[in-house]
Formats: sequence, C-alpha cells, structure tokens
Amino acid sequence: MQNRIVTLDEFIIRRQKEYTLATGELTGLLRDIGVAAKIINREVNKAGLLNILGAVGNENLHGDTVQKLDLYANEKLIECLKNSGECAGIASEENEDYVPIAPMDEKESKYLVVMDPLDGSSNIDVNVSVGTIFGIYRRKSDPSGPCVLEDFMQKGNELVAAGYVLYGTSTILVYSTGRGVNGFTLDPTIGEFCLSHQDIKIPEQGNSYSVNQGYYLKFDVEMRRYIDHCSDSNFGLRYIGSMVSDIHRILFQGGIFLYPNTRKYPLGKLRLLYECNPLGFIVEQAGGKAINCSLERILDIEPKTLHQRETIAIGSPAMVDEMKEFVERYRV
Ligand code: P6P
Repeated sequence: MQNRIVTLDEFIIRRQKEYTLATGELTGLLRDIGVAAKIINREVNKAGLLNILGAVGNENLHGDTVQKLDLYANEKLIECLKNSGECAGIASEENEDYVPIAPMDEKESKYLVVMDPLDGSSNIDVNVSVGTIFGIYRRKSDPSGPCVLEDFMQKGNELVAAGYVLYGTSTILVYSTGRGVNGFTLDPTIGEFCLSHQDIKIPEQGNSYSVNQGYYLKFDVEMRRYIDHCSDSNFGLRYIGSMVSDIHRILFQGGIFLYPNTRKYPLGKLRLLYECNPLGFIVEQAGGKAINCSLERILDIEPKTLHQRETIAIGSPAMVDEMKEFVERYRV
C-alpha cells in the first residue's frame, strides 16, 4: 500500500499533541517558516529567468556582495514571521541589528528567530544549491515589552527548535524540536512539504571530509595533520561551498565538515548564532557532534555579539572525536 502522505503541517500538529505543555505558538511559527520556504523556493527555482541573478551591486554589513535573492529571502521570512504573531524578534545575517516585532493584537509573543535567509547565495549564479538556516529561542525578557539584545545572546543549547531548507535538486526542509530530526520534501504538484526522511540518524563514521582545501597552508599545524590523515585514509574530499548542502550530505552519508581559522578569518568564517548553532543542534539531534577548533562544544559557547564568527568541526561522532585527538596531539 502506498505510504500515506504526511504533510509538514500535519506532522507538526501531531507532534504538538505529544507535548502536554505545547500551546500551539511554536507550531504556528514552524508552519509560517514552511510557508516562507515555499515562497523563497519559487523564486530560487526561477532565479535565472527573472533577471534576479547577479549582485545588486551593494554589499551587506560583512562586505559580502548582496545577491538580490538574499534580500528577497530576508524580506519574505521577516514578513511571514511578523504575520505569525508568534515571533517577538529576529536576528538575521542580512540585518546589522536585531529586528524587534511589535505584538499583534496585544498578544505577547514568546519566541525569537535567528536566521541566515539564504546561505551560500554566492552560488546562485552558477546554479549550486543554497539554503535557509533558522533557530528558535524562547525570549528571556519581559514578554510585555519589546525583545532586547540579551534575548539573542543565548547559547545553542537553549534552542527550542532549529532547521534548514535546502533548495537543491529537490527542496527539503529538515528540522528538530529536540526530539529527533525529520525531513520533508516539497511536492510542487500539491505545494506541500511531505515527510520523506523520518528520524534521521547520522552515520557514526563517514569516508569523506569537507573543507576548503585551498586554504590548507593557512590552517594551523594540527588541522593540517588531521586533513593529511583524512587524505591518507583515502577519504574523498567533498566541498560544495554551501554549508547547508555539505551538512545535509553529511547527515545522510556521514563525514566531517571543517571551517578552521585562517589568516583571513582568524576566528573562523561561519556565524555562531545563525549557522553553527542551528546546524550544530540538528547534527547533535541526529547523533553527531559539533565543536570548534579549540575543542569546545558549539552549543555551549556563550555568544557575545549577533554576528560573531566561530570555527567549526561538525559531523559523524567518530570523525569529530578523531579530529579532537589530532588537535590535542599536534597543537603547539
Ligand atoms: P569559502 C557561504 O558563503 C558560506 O557562508 C557557507 O555556506 C560555506 O560553507 C562557506 O561560506 C564557504 O566559504 O571560504 O570556502 O568560500
């Protein structure tokens, strides 16, 4: 008998019933992110047709050239989250400051969203997969007033939920609320995300590593020793240059993704709040590990600023443990 279709909405609502304390706000928030993902997907899929390719010529606050789709994705997500009435504020890669959201009909919102609206967007022009990354926190400040910066300075281990959308050969939304990881593939014929990967578990070990080999000589000696070990072990090198794509592959095939410190990025390139923490949450929920190159657990790092960068090693637990051994053995 053909498996019954379980839509994202149905799954979220069913899971909410398992939470005796659930009051539906988180459910509403997750569903609104799903709506935004469908809207973004529509534009990503026809980027080449609508002349929305190419940089708008301006740069974002980090000096990266901003692609029109970055802006579009950011606007759509903020719009959907504002309409949800469940979100008190947003921290986005595309906004220098956090975006407080006024309560709707005096209803107090208790959640916050951190997000990278379109990660890897420099790949859009060459038709390489890109992704949306999001994390959801409970606000700490008085719900009767606007959110404050401290609301966003929470460790990754305080995330209530996290997920990503990968706009690839198919569009898949993967998320966790702390009780396992599930994936939903968009069926464009019915416009629904349908359960396609239930209870995802990362392989203990993989046979590929993911790092920008071009920076090899700029890595610290202990990272070079570990990368040499991967090569000596005949591991394949897979690096797409789009973190969501690399992490998604590793979730299913196993492996390790590394972005160590370099001269250009002495603190690492990737952002703690809306790249490392949400993806670290997902990978840990799937049985994997995520640490930085100083061997601290990513989810235990105390954020100090919205856009702070972090080094990262994330993936199959046996491979992260082995990388840790190399760092301990060779670091000077
Ligand atoms: P590099 C994309 O710009 C991104 O933020 C991640 O998605 C990706 O893993 C990384 O940067 C690629 O960086 O320096 O290897 O081009």
